[in-house]
Amino acid sequence: MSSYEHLIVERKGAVGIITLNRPKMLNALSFGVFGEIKIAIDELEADIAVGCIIVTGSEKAFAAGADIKEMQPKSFIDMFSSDFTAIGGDRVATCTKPTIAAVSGYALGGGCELAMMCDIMIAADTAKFGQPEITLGTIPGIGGTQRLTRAIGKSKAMDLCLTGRMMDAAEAERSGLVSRIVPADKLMEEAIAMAEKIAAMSRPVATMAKNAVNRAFETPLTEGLKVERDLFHATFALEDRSEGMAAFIEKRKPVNKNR
Ligand code: CO8
Repeated sequence: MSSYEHLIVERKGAVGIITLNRPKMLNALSFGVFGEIKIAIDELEADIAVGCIIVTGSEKAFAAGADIKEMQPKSFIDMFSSDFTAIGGDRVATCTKPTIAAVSGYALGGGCELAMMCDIMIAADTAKFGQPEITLGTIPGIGGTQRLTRAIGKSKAMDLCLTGRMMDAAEAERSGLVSRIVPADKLMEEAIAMAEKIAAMSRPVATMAKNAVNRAFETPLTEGLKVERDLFHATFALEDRSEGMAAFIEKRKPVNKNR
């Protein structure tokens, strides 16, 4: 593994774990942090032993947003000319392996946006989500108006983006932002158990399922249904598919070759 200044990157069996590690600043996301996240995803994606990646923070904060101290002196032209995609700002969203955000404490602004780049979000009962950028005189810049609206609908997304208020874990689950809530002290245990389960599936099939679900956010229904059907047909070219069905019929566990 590379050495990181702002992250802890580790592999537990088939699970890669990226932990944001700027505790004194509540994991504020600087350009340096985003750059390291890109390197970490590159590394874990290339590691054939890894089948699922968890992104997490500390107990108090997943991430309290972009680094306000770094951003404050910047001008329009500074931000306009810094290529956020090139530094890897959206690298979590482009990861080909399934990703899970394990969120404890604050996930605000860029922190909420980073969590939303993951495929699945699990929240500790202490989690708090919000897009408070408006209180700083700005707006979300890495998906907060887009992914949040697709996840929880227009009215609630407007409520959060226009008032800057936070929502707790229960409201986030009720709204569909979060897949499940767990006690704070069980967050990593639950996230790792989920990641191990996903990593044990056929890797190409997991990627096809992930890609098909993601198409629902990016295409009209007819296009999404076509992509789904093409990918469904493609699974029939895999040994893991015939093995999975044979195992069901023979009442045994499947042995996936593509892992
Ligand atoms: N940036 C920089 N430093 C921060 C941030 C942040 N986002 N959040 C907290 N900190 C620092 C505080 O300044 C403080 O530092 P110090 O001890 O040196 O004063 C330390 O972390 C602890 O924070 P608090 O004392 O404020 O802790 P509290 O428990 O009292 O409050 C809160 C916790 C409520 C989370 C509070 O810290 C807070 O409101 N933070 C800011 C939240 C926010 O507004 N986030 C949105 C930022 S803008 C954004 O994310 C835009 C994204 C667009 C993409 C950008 C691409 C680069």
